[in-house]
Amino acid sequence: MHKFIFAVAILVMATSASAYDVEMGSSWSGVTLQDVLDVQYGPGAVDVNSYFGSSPGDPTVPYWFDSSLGGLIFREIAGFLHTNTMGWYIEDGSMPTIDGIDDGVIFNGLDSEGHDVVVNLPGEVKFGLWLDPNGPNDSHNAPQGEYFFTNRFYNDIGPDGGGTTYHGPTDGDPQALIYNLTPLNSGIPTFVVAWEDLDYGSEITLNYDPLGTDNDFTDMVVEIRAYSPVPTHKSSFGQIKGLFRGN
Ligand SMILES: [Ca+2]
Ligand SMILES: [Ca+2]
Ligand SMILES: [Ca+2]
Repeated sequence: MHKFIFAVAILVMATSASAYDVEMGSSWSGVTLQDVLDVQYGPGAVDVNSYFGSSPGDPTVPYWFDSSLGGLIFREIAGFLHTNTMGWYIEDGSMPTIDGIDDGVIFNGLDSEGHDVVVNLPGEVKFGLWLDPNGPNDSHNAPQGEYFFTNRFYNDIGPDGGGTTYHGPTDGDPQALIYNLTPLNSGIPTFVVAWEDLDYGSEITLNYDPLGTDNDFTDMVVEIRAYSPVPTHKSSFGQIKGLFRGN
């Protein structure tokens, strides 16, 4: 069960913050992220448009602060289903090097839907999440060694980091959409992290194209339970009653 650590809840928030629009495409699989969220949490419980960063009140960089985290994979719809790897890194404001020091794996490629873990962190740390697309293998526009981060300012801009992107935002490719489900889960800090495993800044195509992306954010969808200073979207979740899965 989650360990409550609300005693550490006082943090200095980054001054904010401009909201950004995510350009989602038509999913190559035909299953949208809204479909995935509806199945997991109940129809309409989580609005796909209420991702962290969609509101001007959101701080610029999402992160968590805890001594451990709980993680659950609840949907993976991707060609890289069996290789995508996800982990954590200490968020200190500089581009992390994923080398096993101050970072670690949460889900390896073979972990699949329903896999639930608890990962101990090195003390109370400020952390973000990374995705290694296609695990140890290359992905087009993300050759091995390139990771995607929840902090979009660490992701290269456009398909190859050349700085020209097919669509906004122009100051950092969002590779993960984050939703705050804490109000739905009796105040237990709970978040959905929905990854796009192809480079967001690539051209959005209607059908599979190894050079493009669909920006459907259903490639690896996980629930993370850890304290975060990300503020609650009170207006978005105000009317929701008891739709959260009952455990
Ligand atoms: Ca890789
Ligand atoms: Ca990019
Ligand atoms: Ca995708």
